[in-house]
Amino acid sequence: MKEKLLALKEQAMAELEAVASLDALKDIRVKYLGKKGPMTEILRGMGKLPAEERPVIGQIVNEIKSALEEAINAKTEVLEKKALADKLANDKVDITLPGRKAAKGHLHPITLTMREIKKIFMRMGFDVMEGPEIENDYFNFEALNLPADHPARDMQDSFYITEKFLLRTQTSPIQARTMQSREPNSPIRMIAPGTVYRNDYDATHSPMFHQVEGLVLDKNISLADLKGTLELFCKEMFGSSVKIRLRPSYFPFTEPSAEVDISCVICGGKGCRVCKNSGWLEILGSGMVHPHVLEMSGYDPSIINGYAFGMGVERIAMLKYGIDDLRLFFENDLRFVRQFK
Ligand code: 2NM
Repeated sequence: MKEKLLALKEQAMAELEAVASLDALKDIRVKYLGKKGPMTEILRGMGKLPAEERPVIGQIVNEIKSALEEAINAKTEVLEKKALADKLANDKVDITLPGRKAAKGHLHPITLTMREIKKIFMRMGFDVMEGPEIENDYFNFEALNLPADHPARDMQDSFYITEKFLLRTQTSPIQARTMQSREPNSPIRMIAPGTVYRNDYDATHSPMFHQVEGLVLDKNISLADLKGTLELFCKEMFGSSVKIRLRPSYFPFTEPSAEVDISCVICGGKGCRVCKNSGWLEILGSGMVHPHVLEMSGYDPSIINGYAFGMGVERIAMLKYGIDDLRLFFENDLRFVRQFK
């Protein structure tokens, strides 16, 4: 038995000496020291040996086991070092390869349209003012002469956060804030661009959309100033051959009020599907600022008056680029967005 054990040890040591890979080393460990290996088998069969041989054989088996264990660990270390050295010698980085180009983004069509609108008004001397998207009901409704029973005030139509605070439904609260932050009766020439929120969703309405509203206050401002300024804006935005017309309308914050139409940019006014054969497209709401609105924000309507207007940026972008479904702007489909590169 003793000879058999020593022969087994010799054989294992010889195999260890020759082993060249970590995988093969693992196989040797399993072969000699594993649950189905000869050492385990001998230890299990000890019961059949004469009683006086048991401690002797047991001791030899344990000695061989620890000798093998030690040899395997030593070999593991050697092979791991060799593997690392080989990897370091062979893994070379080719620093002459050209770099990967960083993907370059571009602006979203709504941002492009917003910037273009702003630029046109900035050239005409308008200030660009901003305000909070979470607004209180005073600035969003009351200061703009929207009565308590106005449909926009309804929980169904606006996104309320608390009883008093909501996501702004228009950018005109910025105008009221600006009026109140200036010296009473001082002239104002401003636009208020921004994101607004209403509880609506279909091909022409998104719960989140963009507006640019404008306000001009001074002594002796007339409807002619409104018309001349908005005509110039429309020609700059849609081309110098565009015509405009004003149609009577109603807004709580202006009196009188007017919708501004442009001649259809698709058919040139002859009549088509987009203008529903009328030859005209509605693109702006406007009017002379209501005396109540002036008074509530510290202006005296007998000294100062003016006009205001508002437009939906998505609608302008749809007409400018010929887009028929507003939801395309917000679906993040790159096949759509990349067309504006
Ligand atoms: C519109 C149409 C008409 C408007 C009014 C005001 C303010 F603050 F002066 F009262 N800001 N914007 C206005 C007027 C907005 O949007 C369709």
